[in-house]
Amino acid sequence: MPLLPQTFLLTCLVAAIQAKIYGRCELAHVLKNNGMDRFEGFSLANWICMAFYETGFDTEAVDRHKDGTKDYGIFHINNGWWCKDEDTMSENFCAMLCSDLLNSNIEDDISCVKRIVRDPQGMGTWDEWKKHCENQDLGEWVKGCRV
Ligand SMILES: [Ca+2]
Repeated sequence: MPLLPQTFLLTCLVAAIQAKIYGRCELAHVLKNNGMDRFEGFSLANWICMAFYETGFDTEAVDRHKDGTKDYGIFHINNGWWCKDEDTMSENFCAMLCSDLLNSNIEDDISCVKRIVRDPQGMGTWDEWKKHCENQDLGEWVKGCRV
């Protein structure tokens, strides 16, 4: 049975708000198109490595810390400082809802990451990046991606 136009539109709409697990090269392209290659001196591979170890590229990832704060989305962005949810009195420096960090569109997530990494600790704010990616040979992360 052919899809009715209304059904097709609805399907697109649902897809736009759904969570998603990115592919490695897919993420590389989105990051590059949003100006992340060498942003604050960090190569594309650093961002991909960080997202992999933080969340496995899952836009729906939510993690709760011992201090009660939570990390949201593919880049594990914390509600204590960067976004606002119902749990926390947040500084909300990215001026956004934490729930917007859980959908498949990561352009707003990337804008927030750009704000975060301008702080003095740079990418050091991401524990998994420090553990697995800092000072490593990261060439494999963009291998074959044509970026
Ligand atoms: Ca988003």
